[in-house]
Amino acid sequence: MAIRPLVILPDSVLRQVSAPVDTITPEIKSLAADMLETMYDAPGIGLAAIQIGVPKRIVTIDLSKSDEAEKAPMVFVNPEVIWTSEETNVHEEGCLSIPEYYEEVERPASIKLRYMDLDGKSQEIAAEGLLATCLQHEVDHLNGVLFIDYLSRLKRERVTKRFAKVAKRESAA
Ligand code: K1U
Ligand code: ZN
Repeated sequence: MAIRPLVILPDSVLRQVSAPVDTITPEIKSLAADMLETMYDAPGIGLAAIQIGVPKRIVTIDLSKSDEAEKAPMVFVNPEVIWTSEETNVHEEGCLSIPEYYEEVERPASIKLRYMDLDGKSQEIAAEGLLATCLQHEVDHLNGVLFIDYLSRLKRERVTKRFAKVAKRESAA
């Protein structure tokens, strides 16, 4: 297992649409293990493969508290939102690719998701609350969408410019 470097805004890799996974291979299992390790190290509650530069439709999530003895890792391969509620929820979101920036985003409050597990089996889950928010945030990553895309143009441009400046400064150093 390895901790992989995170792709940070404004890297255009984050705008790529990720490709479906055909078969669960040892390489896919190893990638999922690296994603979980990278997510725990960050720390974060979710991660999409594209955030470590791999354009495959794989998401990891763990909503257990860091002080809980038991971890609760979840891996979703080819996740597809198959139903969303009319009711919406506003939740503060963050993103490991946009460090230390948090804003409120409105999304469907409940969803149903179809995905493949690491045994290659098709599964469905219903999610609400933080899990529903986090799953939608991660599925967006697989389609090249970031949570800042839901903000006003002013806020989005402000944060993008701030991160572009940091990237420029770091590449000159
Ligand atoms: O996909 C990502 O960038 C991960 C992101 C997931 C997420 C958080 C909040 C709402 C929607 C999606 C994060 O994990 S940001 C970091 C974070 O939320 C956190 C970090 C440490 C402890 C608890 C939460
Ligand atoms: Zn994110």
